[in-house]
Amino acid sequence: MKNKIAIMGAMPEEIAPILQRLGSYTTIEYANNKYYEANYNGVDLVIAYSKIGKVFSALTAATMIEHFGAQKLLFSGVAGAISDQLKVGDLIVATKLAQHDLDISAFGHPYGYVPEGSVYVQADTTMIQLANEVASEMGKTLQEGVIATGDQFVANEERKNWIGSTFAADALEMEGASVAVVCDALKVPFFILRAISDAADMDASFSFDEFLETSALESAEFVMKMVDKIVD
Ligand code: 3QA
Repeated sequence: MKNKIAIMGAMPEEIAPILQRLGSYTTIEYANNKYYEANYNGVDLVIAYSKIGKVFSALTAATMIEHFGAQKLLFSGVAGAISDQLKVGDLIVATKLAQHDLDISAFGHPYGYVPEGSVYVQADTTMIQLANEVASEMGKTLQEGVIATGDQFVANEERKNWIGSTFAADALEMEGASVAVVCDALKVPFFILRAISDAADMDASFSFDEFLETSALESAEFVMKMVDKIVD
């Protein structure tokens, strides 16, 4: 039986620590992107960064599943905090995800909803449970929460609060919900992990630039511990 795990990020910085950890891998170019394949403790991995946003991330997730045969998908990256319980460097795992910029409310539909879709996509509970075990073994705090996704870098208190109250969201980013839609449709269990880089407020771009690398590393190290656990 084949067993392949996909690990994706949106930006190079989000997967760099993983590639560095693997040391050697093969690079495959496909659909205007680079995919990295490696065998890690007997399990096949396919790794990629998608580029920023919902479209690129959906394309990459679908490619990892349909073209590369991934049977599980783990996303590692950074996010803006909505909840004031989340500080820079803190980890949040998505229990469910919504698209905050999907809006046909002019027809009376809720934000994030289109016919035959749903506002939220639920993440795989088995992998969340595994994550909690990893967190306690590492002595780390892992918060669970709702992640809202949209094609905007949010650097505005008003927009952030609107997303927080409309979707009961704890963090926001630009790829999670689109990856979730793809994995849900293709019946591939997925796990979306983010380490906070900023608070999606007026200082967000500065905070993001300062903490992208360290927070991305925080997330990547956790995801590799997850892979270790899935492997044995
Ligand atoms: C934003 C990255 C995108 O992949 C989503 C980071 C962290 N803070 C956020 C916020 N709003 C939305 N998303 C996020 N990721 C990249 S834009 C800067 C690109 O710089 C999560 C995220 N507040 C490239 C160099 O010019």
